[in-house]
Amino acid sequence: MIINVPAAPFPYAFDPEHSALVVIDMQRDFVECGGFGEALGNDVTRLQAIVPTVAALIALFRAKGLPILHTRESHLPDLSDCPPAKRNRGVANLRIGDTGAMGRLLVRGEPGNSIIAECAPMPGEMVIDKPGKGMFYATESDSMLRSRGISQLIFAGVTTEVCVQTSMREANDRGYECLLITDATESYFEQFKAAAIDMITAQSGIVGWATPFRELEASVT
Ligand code: TIU
Repeated sequence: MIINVPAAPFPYAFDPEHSALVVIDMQRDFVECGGFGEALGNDVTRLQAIVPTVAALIALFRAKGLPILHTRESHLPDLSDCPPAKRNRGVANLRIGDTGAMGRLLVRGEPGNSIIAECAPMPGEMVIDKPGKGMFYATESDSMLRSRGISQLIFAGVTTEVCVQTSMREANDRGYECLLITDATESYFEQFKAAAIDMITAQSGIVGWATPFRELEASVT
C-alpha cells in the first residue's frame, strides 16, 4: 500500500514494503565530546538535540517491522582504508587514528566509534562500516538493500551536509527514492543543514524529498 507523506517539494509516495530506514553515523565520535567531530573544532552539542527524534524514528520502524540499516564511519586499525588525503587534512592536533578521550579516532572497534546507546542497533538490523562519507563507497550496502527488495530509503543521522547528503546522492544515483527526516538530522553548522535540505529538494527533488518526523509518523499511524 502506498502512503502519500506530505513532504517538500511534493508528497512522497511511501511504500513500506520496499523501504528501509537508514541511520547515518549516530556515533559517539560525532555526537559526544572527545571524539572526531570535536577534534575537527566543532561544537558537538548541536547534534545532541536530535537524539530523541532519531530514537523515535527507529522505534517507529521497529514497531512497524520495517528494516533498518545503521552506518558507522570507521577505519581499520592499520588505516589501510584511510587515504592520506583524508587523514592529513588541516592542522588538527588529533587526526584519524590518533588516540583521544574515547580511544583512537574513527577507528573500528574503539569506544568512540560505537553508535550512541539511544540509537544502538538491535540484533537482525543491518550495520555497515564505511570508510568514506557515502554509505555505498566500498561497502555492501547496495547488495544488502537490493537483496531485500528495498527501493526507498528514509534518511536520518549526522551530519546533514556531509555523510547524510553524500549517502543520499549516492543512493539517488543508484535509483533509490530518498526521504530525509529534517528533525532527525543535524549539522555542526545551522546554515549548512538548511542549505543541504534546500539542495536536496530543489529542482523538483533533484536528490530527494524532505519532511519532519511528525508527518511520517502521522501518515503511518
Ligand atoms: N565532519 C562532518 O561534518 N562529518 C563527518 O566527518 N562525517 C559524517 O558526517 N558522518
